[in-house]
Amino acid sequence: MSTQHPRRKFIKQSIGAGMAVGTASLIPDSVQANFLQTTPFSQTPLPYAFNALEPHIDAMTMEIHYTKHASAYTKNLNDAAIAEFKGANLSLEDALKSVSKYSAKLRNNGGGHFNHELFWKSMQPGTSVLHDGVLKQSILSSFNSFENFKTKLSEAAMTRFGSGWAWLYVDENKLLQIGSTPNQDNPLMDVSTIKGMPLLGLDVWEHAYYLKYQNRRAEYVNNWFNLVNWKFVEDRLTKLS
Ligand code: MN3
Repeated sequence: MSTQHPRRKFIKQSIGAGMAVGTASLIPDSVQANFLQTTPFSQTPLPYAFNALEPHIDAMTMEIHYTKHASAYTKNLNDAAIAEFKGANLSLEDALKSVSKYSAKLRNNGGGHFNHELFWKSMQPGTSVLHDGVLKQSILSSFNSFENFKTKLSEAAMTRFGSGWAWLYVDENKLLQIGSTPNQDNPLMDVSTIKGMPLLGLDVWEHAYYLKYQNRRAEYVNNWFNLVNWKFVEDRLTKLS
């Protein structure tokens, strides 16, 4: 790919070409406190009520998802990190970037903790609007239209067989990319086939939607777009400058 690829050129012009993707300081302040902490890791309080995302995601799904599933990832991450970090003051991001050195327990639960913390923050009650700005311009530049972007992210979510996540992420060349990962993997991980900084993640594990949607993943994915907190996503992107 040419270094003059229009997408790369656009994002560099828009958000600057200063710092390399993947350093700790790229994470917005609002999530730094969580992702850069070391043991013990803890869940950030949910920034809205369990029923706030209805009708798209029901209250019982949110409550079980946050207090049972995500909580278990956090607890199990702590157990693994205490055993495997051996006292080193490692951030979760640092650990995920070299996750091949650690156990499957740390990979699964470290990913689970990171992914869910991002997931809660990337949703909001009320109307979801992608305002004019660097994120919208980058999406239009990279995917030609918002509808095409939505189609591609939906396809990534739909074609992920079994459990996993669909992602919008920034790759090492500062290009916006869409992809998916299995289980609780994410693009930060050295074991992942897609690599970069996650901006937005969509949980397509059945526990995220089964109570309301049963087998209708496509309906869940389509409705989830009504919940995306684009301001949060844009803040993550602009911190890449
Ligand atoms: Mn989940």
